Amino acid sequence: MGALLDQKYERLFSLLDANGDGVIAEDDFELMAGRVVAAFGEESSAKGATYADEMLNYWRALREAADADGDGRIDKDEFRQALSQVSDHFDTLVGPLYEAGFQLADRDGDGLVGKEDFIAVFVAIGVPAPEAGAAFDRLTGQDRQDGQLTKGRLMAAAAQFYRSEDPGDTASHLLYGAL
Ligand SMILES: [Ca+2]
Ligand SMILES: [Ca+2]
Repeated sequence: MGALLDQKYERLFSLLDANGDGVIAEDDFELMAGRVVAAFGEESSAKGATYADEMLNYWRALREAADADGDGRIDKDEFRQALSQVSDHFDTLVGPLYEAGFQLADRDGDGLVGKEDFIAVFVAIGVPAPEAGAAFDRLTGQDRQDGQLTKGRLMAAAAQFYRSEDPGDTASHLLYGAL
């Protein structure tokens, strides 16, 4: 694995370890899903339930790929291996989570997400607000829709985050803030 991909996986691991105990486990995903759903007041809606379900599906996919000893915990090395496997099936294993996150942030359902709502999701998963704002600007700078983000743009950047080794693609590398 290249150094850049390694840095991105490290960044993702530190965010996914929401309770900061050094391993990722189901409780991290429950914690993170709860924070995101609460940020939009969607605790008892179908949108919120879908997001929480997709969070757990993502966790199960990681666990299936990585948790060889079946203890329900994934450390950093296991995560690296799991993520590269899961990334090969981005559309089915990872994409639905981003899709559900986009629907949550697209409060009015017009297919576009504004900066404030984008920042709200990323702050809920642990990215500092200024870094989330800069990530939004990089994304929308390449595909401007009245300063709002399209789902296609987000999905493309997310897929690249998991896979791309091209150092020029800063919009996706820095999707989750500084590496
Ligand atoms: Ca943890
Ligand atoms: Ca919208």
